Amino acid sequence: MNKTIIVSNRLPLQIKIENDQLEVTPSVGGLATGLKSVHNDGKSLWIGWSGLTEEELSEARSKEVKKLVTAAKCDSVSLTQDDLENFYYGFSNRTLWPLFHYFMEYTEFDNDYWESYKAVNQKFADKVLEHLEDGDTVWVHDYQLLLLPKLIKEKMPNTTIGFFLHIPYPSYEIFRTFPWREELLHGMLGADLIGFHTYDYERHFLSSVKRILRLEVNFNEVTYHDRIVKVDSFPMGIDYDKFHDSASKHKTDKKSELQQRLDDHIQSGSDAKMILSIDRMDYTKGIPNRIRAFEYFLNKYPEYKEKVRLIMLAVPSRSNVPQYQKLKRDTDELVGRINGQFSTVSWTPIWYFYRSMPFENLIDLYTSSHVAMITPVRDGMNLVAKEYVATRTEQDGVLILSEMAGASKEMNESMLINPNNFEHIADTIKYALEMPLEEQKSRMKILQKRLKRYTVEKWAEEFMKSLHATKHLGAVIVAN
Ligand code: ADQ
Repeated sequence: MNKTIIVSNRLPLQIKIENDQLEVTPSVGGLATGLKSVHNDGKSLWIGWSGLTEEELSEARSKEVKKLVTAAKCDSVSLTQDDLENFYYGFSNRTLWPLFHYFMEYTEFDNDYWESYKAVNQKFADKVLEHLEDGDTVWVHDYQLLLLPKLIKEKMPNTTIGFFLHIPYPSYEIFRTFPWREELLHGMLGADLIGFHTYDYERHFLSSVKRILRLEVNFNEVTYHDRIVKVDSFPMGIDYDKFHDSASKHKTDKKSELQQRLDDHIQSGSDAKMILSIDRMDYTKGIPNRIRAFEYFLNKYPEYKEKVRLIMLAVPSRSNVPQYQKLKRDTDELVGRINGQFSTVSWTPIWYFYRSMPFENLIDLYTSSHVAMITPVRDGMNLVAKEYVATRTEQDGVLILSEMAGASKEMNESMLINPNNFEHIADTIKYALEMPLEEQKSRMKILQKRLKRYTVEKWAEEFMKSLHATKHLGAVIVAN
């Protein structure tokens, strides 16, 4: 029986050394959930990095890790501290991440990073090839592994390979500035199916393929050597029932400390409303814009002072990259300035948490907030917007969403904003706070219906279905 191999930078497990002991926890992220059915059904294997470098692992410890990952149907790629610096923090997060999110000024083109990126992609390929048998299927994920499809296809041409990009694919004018653009495109075209979150990313990719590689593109198919490569969009969903059911259950559960505080806050003012934002602390998420827009709102509509609070949750991320450190400093300063300027004895306009929170607390926040304000300046999809909608069991609440997030393409019933237009955001916040319940419900109902239908499991299923159909198409063309 043929098997499916999933490959992503990180494994769907978190392995840490705590008090000199290995600690393993399963990942609860969207990808791990979505691929559960692909990974658990039949013969399958997940390949990725364990989270610990070679330097952190003694020989005995390596064996322990191997045992743990094998038990979870995984195998780990061994990375050194140097790989981490140059491949991960370097090329992945200082070159590809900013470039693909249109942050040209943050993008570093560094030859050492590039060499490391190639070498680490080769390490992943070697690990895949260790397990690969003729006729197997491989599904590669994300921007850290753009060269991998080609490295596998060259050695094992009969392998069916899918690739999915979780971040935006930039327009040709941005992508053309990239010094190794041909290599990257050839790397991706090693796949039989290339998936993006939205049609726009798909279009940008095809435009780069046509103009840089001068390949023939018919609708969404690229003729590449003797193969057809299909390019399509698969908007990733969430585990809708998990969020919806937890929100329903949460009403009857014993209250968490956070929930108690939120309740106290709600009761302290008869019409005090909460606006929520949740993101990784990343410059693509538009955190400073959001704070400034909220300040603009308070100045423009002073009657809302003491009547509204912004709850901002930011998870620490990539904190050894200088731009992330600067963003953290800027955010701290902005929050301090606004709280200093507007606070009263009984009211602080912004509650800011810089940490990760357990799932139950996320549910507390989602269910207690009248408005969610998600304002990335660029975002591949954005699952937080979808999670907020899924938790609104009474179908009340309003989602304010940036049109720069991939999610906006499927969430037209939210209040769409341009994250740079503070005037419009301020007016939208006011509109959201005053929106009649009936309108909230009619918008929420449509959004929920859509999210319930296209869950993350469905996303994975559709991708795999399309991948196998594409491979079949390729075989017919070669036979003809
Ligand atoms: P991310 O940039 O990480 O993902 P997103 O899609 O919003 O962004 O997912 C973040 C996840 O982290 C959500 O599930 C959220 O609940 C969780 N989270 C956020 N803050 C948290 C906190 N403080 N504590 C605990 N959990 C928190 C990348 C792309 C996105 C794309 C996804 C999936 O950048 O555009 O949607 O991959 O493809």
